[in-house]
Amino acid sequence: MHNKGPAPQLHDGSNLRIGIVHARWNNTIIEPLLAGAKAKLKECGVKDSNIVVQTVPGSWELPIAVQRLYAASQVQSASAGSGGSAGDLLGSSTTDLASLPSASSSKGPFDAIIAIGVLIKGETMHFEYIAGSVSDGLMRVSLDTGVPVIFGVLTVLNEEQAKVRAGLIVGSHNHGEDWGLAAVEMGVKRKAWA
Ligand code: DLZ
Repeated sequence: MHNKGPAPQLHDGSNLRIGIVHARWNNTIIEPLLAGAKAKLKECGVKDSNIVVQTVPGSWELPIAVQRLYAASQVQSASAGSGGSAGDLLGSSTTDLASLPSASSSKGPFDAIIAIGVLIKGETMHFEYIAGSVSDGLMRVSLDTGVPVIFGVLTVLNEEQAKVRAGLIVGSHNHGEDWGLAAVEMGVKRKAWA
């Protein structure tokens, strides 16, 4: 069973730098979504060293983290050669960043950033508030900064729905893959629009 989205398009991501910020709430759903997004980035040619992964506690924190990650990448780009990475500036502790030797760490502003979170209504008293605020916040960051922010936030009624969207049920589709493809397409288009 596949979603009703557009047919997948593969764009050339070999010159792109992509950030991913994901929440740690509902990690069993987040993990396959993250893996799906990264798999498609790589399939499009995005280099490992050009994929920077950050984590935040929950979806609520996604907008500020995406905003700061992008700002840090711009600062770094302005002072290229001075060392450090956007992840350092945000205080990253993800293994992805830790495993990047600084000499091969990419520099420059991100071409797109994927925000990944899973909000399950049954578990969240303020589901509507969080979902609405996070959506608005991510859109605001995207329009304010001009960097495409890919909306990888699942807002579902229960864990079963989340599993279906993460490709964890036989025959279901992993939406993380769509987010990876969308990031590359929008990153390429952003460069063309610059
Ligand atoms: C508090 C909370 C709850 C109840 N549920 C979720 C959830 O389903 N998904 C998610 O990403 N985060 C949840 N959180 C955490 C909030 O997003 C946030 O991290 C905390 O309220 C701290 O600001």
